[in-house]
Amino acid sequence: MKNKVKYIMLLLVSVVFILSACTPFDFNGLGSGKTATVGGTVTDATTGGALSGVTVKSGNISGTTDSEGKYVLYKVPISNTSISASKSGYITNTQSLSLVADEQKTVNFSLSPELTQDEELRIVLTWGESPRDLDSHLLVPADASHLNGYEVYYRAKGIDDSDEYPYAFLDVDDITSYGPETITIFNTLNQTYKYYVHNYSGEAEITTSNAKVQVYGRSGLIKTYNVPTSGSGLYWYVFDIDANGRIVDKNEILSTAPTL
Ligand SMILES: [Ca+2]
Repeated sequence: MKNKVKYIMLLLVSVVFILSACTPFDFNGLGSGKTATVGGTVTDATTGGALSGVTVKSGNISGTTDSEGKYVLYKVPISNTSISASKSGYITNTQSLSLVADEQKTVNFSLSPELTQDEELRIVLTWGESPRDLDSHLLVPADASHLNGYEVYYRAKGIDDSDEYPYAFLDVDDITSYGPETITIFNTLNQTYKYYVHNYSGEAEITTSNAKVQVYGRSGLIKTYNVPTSGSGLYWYVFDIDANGRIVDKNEILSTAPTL
């Protein structure tokens, strides 16, 4: 009897030893490669509110956001390089993905509702945790009855009306990290606009904010700008819209704000 117990013990120890020797094999990926967990929150770019029922997909792994706009994708192969979020009535957003094995990666999305008019443009600013408060500024050129032009920002939000100067509106101002902070332009005047981002709270450099600006039109995403990681100053001058309605890249860090 004693010998039998010893034998069983020996067998158990052997099994544990063999199993532990096997751990370099990837049980998670079932031999097909290493995986990671990806999760985050999806918001409506024009309200900052949570967006439920959004399909988030990376390769053939997909999930749906809950009532708080949250999703989690498990066992995403680290070889996957992109992830997208889509919902009916919104412009699908795709982001690049860079994963390491077993990490828990946060990827947030802010979706713009589809635009319905050819003249419309929407500028969506998002960023990381710090600094807390970045601000969008759009310099709108003058017209015959507004000779000084107009600056759309949190203290002068413009007008949510396509028929009234400045034909642009700050949909949402975010002051608590991440964004979105969004401006919609209903009509463009045939003169130069300037768009820049101000590091308002300033507790970290804008160059470390992971800020991103995306510009949408009726056809979908037109431009993506990532904040430069070098340079010094509180202002990120992102782009102009020229007199022909074309977007002209600037993408530079400045110590003073651009002016009209
Ligand atoms: Ca802000």
